[in-house]
Amino acid sequence: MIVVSNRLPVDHDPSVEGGWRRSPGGLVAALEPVLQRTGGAWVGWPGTADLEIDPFELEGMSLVPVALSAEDVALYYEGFSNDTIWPLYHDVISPPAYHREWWEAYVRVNRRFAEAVASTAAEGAVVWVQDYQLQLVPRMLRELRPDLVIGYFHHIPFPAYGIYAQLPWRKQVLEGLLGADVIGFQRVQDAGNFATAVRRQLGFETKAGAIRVPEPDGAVRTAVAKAYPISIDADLYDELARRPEVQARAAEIRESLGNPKTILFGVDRLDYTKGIGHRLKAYGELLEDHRLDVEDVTLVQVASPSRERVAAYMQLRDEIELTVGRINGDHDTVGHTAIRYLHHSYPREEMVALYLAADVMLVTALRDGMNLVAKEYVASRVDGRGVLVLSEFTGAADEMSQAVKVNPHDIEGLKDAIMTAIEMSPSEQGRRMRALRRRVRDHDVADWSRRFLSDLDAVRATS
Ligand code: GDG
Repeated sequence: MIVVSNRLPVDHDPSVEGGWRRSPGGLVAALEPVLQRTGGAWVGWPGTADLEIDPFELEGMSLVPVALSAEDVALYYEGFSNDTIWPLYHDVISPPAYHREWWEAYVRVNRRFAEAVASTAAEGAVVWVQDYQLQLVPRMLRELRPDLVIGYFHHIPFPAYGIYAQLPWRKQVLEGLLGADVIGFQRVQDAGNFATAVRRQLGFETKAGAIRVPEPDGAVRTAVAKAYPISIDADLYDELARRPEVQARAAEIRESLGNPKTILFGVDRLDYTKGIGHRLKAYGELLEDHRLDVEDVTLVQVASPSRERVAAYMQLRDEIELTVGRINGDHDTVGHTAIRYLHHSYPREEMVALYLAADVMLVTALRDGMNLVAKEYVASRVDGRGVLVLSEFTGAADEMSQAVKVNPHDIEGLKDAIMTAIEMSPSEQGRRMRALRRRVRDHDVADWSRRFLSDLDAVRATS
């Protein structure tokens, strides 16, 4: 088996022993055991421009680096991936930029990834392509290696046809994706949007997630497009949250904030899709309206640095930090702060301590493929307490029906939802949290990869 993603599961870091640092993410946790079991390979960019490295072995996996020049990073990654596809697929929350030069780089780099896989894969191997940076790889790979079984998983939303249709290269992207045998999405809605775009743009027949794809040789193949909601390693979060040192740290965090009655918590990559501004606006107005008192409540907002060279992200950071400064300036007292804003990344143990310290978790994304933070919060609440406020525009909302649901665009509704969460009785919190925890435990990330891979195996069995 071969996994292909924009980034390898390790970062090149000459300052650590061996030169490689493991990247934490859930995807790595999910796929590493599968690759170790099958002796498979991971193909991806090592995260540093202009770095040419031969394939190497690491902890039972073969890692196959794909080199990107500084220009490739600027045009294919920061440009087409993060400034065209990302905003377009998140319902144009920020205007997508369309540049032919970026598209050409996207094609060129996707081909390089496809060629790296083609020269690594054994006869009849299963290849699993990950995410929107590599949408052309399935088709390119099928042309190079028709013997392979190809899966693709899309981690972000697939937009409604009226939005998708803006993309100047809308046909090429659909054709690229349809090179896969199984195309996985987060939500049923995403798979439906994809099927509609295929029907409208390419005129192919689609029925209940089966798409009839005519091939150049005249044969007609069936590709599967359906939802496989991603999840987390729930046992790991449960285990971390039970550690005495993590629980002690949670108590210490509460203490250091002056033991307020309520701690609200948000943690997101600093991204315009996450609705951080809407969350701050609602919270600021609750203080303004005296429905909340700064002596009783603190909002901890971790905004981890992200895509700092893309202009829209620089502007977002300025806006958020201005808003935080204003709210704190208006409402802080010498002893209490309204918002503790942290523009850092933290180790996972610290994240779990923060989840445990938080009475209310605020997930107010304007659009989000899944949102793993919502699931991590629930998995960490071994005490059966805490309330999740969850945007209905996240993939997680389809599964987490006991959360307090919100439309983040509706600021009055968001304010009411925050108050409902703050005022919820412990018994009601417990009832909802038990159901949410059961859901996340029963549908963890291992279950996600098993479901996807068994559909790919079924394709292999019939081919
Ligand atoms: C994309 C899709 C989809 C964040 N700050 C820190 C930290 N994190 C971790 C969280 C969580 C992950 O990053 C973020 O995952 P999300 O799912 O919330 O969002 P995206 O990064 O946008 O991910 C998304 C996901 O792919 C998977 O398919 O759910 O919709 O956009 O795990 O905990 N982790 C640590 N320190 C931090 O400061 N350790």
